[in-house]
Amino acid sequence: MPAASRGEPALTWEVQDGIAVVVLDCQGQPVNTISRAVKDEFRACFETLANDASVQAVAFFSGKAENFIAGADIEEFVTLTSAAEAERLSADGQDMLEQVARLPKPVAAGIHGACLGGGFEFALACQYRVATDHPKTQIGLPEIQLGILPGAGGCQRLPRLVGARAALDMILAGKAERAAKAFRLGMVDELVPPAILRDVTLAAARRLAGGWRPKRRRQGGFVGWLLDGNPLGRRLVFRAARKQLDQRTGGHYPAPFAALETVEYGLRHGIAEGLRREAQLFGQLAVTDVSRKLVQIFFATNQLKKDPGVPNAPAPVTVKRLGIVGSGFMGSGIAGTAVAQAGVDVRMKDADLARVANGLFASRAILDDRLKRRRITKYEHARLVALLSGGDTYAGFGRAELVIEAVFEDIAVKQQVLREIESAITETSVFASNTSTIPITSIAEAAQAPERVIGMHFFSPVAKMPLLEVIPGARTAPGVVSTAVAFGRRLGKTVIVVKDSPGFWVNRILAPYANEIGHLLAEGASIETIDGMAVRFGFPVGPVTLLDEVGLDVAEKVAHVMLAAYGDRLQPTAGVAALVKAGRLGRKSGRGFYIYKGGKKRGVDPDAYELLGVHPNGGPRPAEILQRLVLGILNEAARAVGEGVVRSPRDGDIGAIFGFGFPPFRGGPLRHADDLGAARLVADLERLAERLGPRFAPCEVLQDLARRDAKFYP
Ligand code: 3H9
Repeated sequence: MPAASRGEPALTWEVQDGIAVVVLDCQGQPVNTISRAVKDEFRACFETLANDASVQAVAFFSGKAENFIAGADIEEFVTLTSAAEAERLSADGQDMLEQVARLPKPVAAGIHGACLGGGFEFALACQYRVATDHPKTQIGLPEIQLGILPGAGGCQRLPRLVGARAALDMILAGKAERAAKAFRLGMVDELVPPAILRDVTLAAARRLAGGWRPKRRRQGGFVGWLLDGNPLGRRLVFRAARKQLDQRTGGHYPAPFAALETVEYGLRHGIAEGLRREAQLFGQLAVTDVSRKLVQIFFATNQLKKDPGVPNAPAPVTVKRLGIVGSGFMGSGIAGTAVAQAGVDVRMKDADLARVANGLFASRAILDDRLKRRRITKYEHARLVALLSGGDTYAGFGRAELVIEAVFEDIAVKQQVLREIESAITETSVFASNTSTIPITSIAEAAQAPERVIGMHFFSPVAKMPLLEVIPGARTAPGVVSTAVAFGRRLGKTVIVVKDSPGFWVNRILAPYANEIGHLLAEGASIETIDGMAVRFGFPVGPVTLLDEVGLDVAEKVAHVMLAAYGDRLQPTAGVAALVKAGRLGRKSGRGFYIYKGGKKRGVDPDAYELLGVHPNGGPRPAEILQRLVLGILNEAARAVGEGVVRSPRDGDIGAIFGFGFPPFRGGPLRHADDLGAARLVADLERLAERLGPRFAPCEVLQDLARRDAKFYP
């Protein structure tokens, strides 16, 4: 079907003084994507330009205010049914970009906004790239994050432009870079303020039309040449990259290995062969279960970005000033993140000025880190630091639209703080409690206005952890929920709204996982085996390391809340109390189950076994260890879904992946339960319950699914 007959075309152009100014604007879409239909338009457009004698060069822009091209249309991947079909999709994309690259007239791209995946591959096929220095301009090849590889020539053109080393860094990390870094690496030729993007790109197109060609120098000087400029050096680069991938992926993610192979193959056999291999491997990857799961996560997080948290929610209040009570690790983490991400004015309060000073210092460290990583400029850093202030009174809190308390996890203390704050803030301000376990409705019993009280459970360290649980209490007003959700999103968090119940979602489903450690150790399993099996399953760290990271004192507290709420099923690991008593709080105190020195984990502390009163002498088979760890999570997750703790399996899976690193390639605990099948899960759990006790009894939700042969995701 010709593009024009489908309605408004995405590509339009006009010729000005011999330069064709082409603009891509996918009508009715928030971002430009390269779908099959857009590909057809590209082909027709570039064919016309090739044959138009009045055109000497092309300047290409996006018609979107804040987006260049977000890549190939990911929606189309979902419809692919075979590797051959996916290979054709990739080959089609390559053909389209070959047409651009071989156009007898030079093409200059003016890039503003996200230029990702197929969008950047298009830019790579152009002769010249100008990018704006705006923070919205992010450039990269994120395909690996979707379990595929850059399949429209990216694995061929990028290494030829910037060298194998830099190209592999980009492709294998799947990370988008700011324009300044892309410029430094040679991925774009010029960096300009947005106001002059059009003029500079047009001028470049004109120069190119006059026969001028940019001179590009290989990055990295002599060392760069040694490693990138000859086959021997490149072999070393590939070997090192492969070794790193082995460590990073644990063998669970095929895409980075395939991308590496494609880049290497293309450099060895030439671009035409390289493209063929690229399309072949793209085809194979696009229909793997891993890619399907990663694409589902992409769409789920996108849906969550637009979810106001409650049906028919009133518009959120925009937070400009934030009050933080408690200047410890969490309070300062929230404060620093809020300033860095949302540029809000933060006022911090604690009992004495020395503590406040420490808190402000820790918040500032988050900004310092951004400066060090060149995420912000010196001037932005100075401006943001000036937004942080604090004191030992509630002065300044009267102007805050939102106050978050991050004080000691004790209901009496939190209620006391709530009472104090209510007398310091206005009638419209929101009070949020950063609690990990205490029900919000109970905290709100001390409030004069319980409708303005809500829970915001951040994860530690706040600046790094991507999840936020927002917990409305029984009387919380809908507008307060949408305000908390919107603010969390401004902090860059993926936000799930969860039911007000002990442990909420993440700590609830983690409880059996953490508790099982004690049983396994008592049966003679070693700490290394327990952690090792979880890592083999795909967790970033094992459960024992996780407890050390969270802090054993915190873990112990949470465990007791869970025991009180849910009974013997969630009986905590007895040994943790012994370690806490001995002053071992995990990483933060230098000792927990493991020893930490100079910020690094130095192996299991043999004394820990003694304190725990256990001896590592084999224990259950490794496969059983893994089964017990994982099925505990799945069973509790199913039970919590049945109680409505999360609003949907989607929220539950995203919470587990972003909250504690449930392996993304497994899609989350509920998708994983679907993959295993409820009937099998129930049978396995029954066998474990028979041998090990009722903590493994399959929950009613799983039994019901098994009876009906149904799934969480129909
Ligand atoms: C690729 O290019 C493969 C090639 O190598 C070869 C192929 C042969 N497709 O995130 P937002 C939608 S793979 C389809 O809220 P933001 C998104 O779902 C691709 N849809 O905006 C949402 O839809 P809705 C590699 C897409 O400003 C809407 O746009 N590229 C795509 O916060 C708004 O999105 C990527 O992986 C897409 N490619 O962030 C980039 N991109 O409104 C993926 C976006 O219906 N995209 N949508 O929910 C992103 O990272 C962000 O969307 C972006 C904008 C940074 C662009």
